Amino acid sequence: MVKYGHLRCEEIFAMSLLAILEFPDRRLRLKARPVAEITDTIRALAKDMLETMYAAPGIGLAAIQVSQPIQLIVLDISEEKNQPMILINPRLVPLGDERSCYDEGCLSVPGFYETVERPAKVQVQALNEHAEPIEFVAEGLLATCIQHECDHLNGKLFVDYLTTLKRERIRKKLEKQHKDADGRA
Ligand code: QAP
Ligand code: CO
Repeated sequence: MVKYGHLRCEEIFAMSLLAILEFPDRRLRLKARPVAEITDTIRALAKDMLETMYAAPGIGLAAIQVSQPIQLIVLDISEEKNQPMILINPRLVPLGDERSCYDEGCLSVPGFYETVERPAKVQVQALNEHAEPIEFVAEGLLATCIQHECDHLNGKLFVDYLTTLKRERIRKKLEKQHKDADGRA
């Protein structure tokens, strides 16, 4: 016979997956506002965003993608998915002229990946979830991912770096998928 103890509150695992806006939703084009005060509400949103990102699975997510146009991004580029980063009001400064190319995707552009060229190295300044200033230099995939997420805060998507032809093809395919999904609902 199995004997059950009382459930302790730290054993209760609450998880919330947030709905992700998809291109060409116009709400992805809003400019995100700075976070004025880092409250429990902001921390709860960051936690839900990380869970949503891990479930996808993805390596980065901006609050604007879950309909909150505020300057908050989460990311984790680690193999083991155990290095979550929360960046609030991030500022980027490119370092040097070196550029690098990565195949980028986006949770708001599901199913599409294209090569994007960006500065290889950036200086990052932000606040963490405890309102402490953090500052570091990012290179490699981390630099690309942070730039991709910071673009979201300015209403910019990776498809904006592609040719009009490629972007329009992606838009038409996603619009058709959205229409078909609506028809089934
Ligand atoms: C941004 O994107 C990024 O199409 C984060 O069907 C991506 O996490 C920066 C995803 C690559 C640099 C390189 C995309 C999941 C996740 C999809 C993501 C999909 C399922 C994208
Ligand atoms: Co994205």
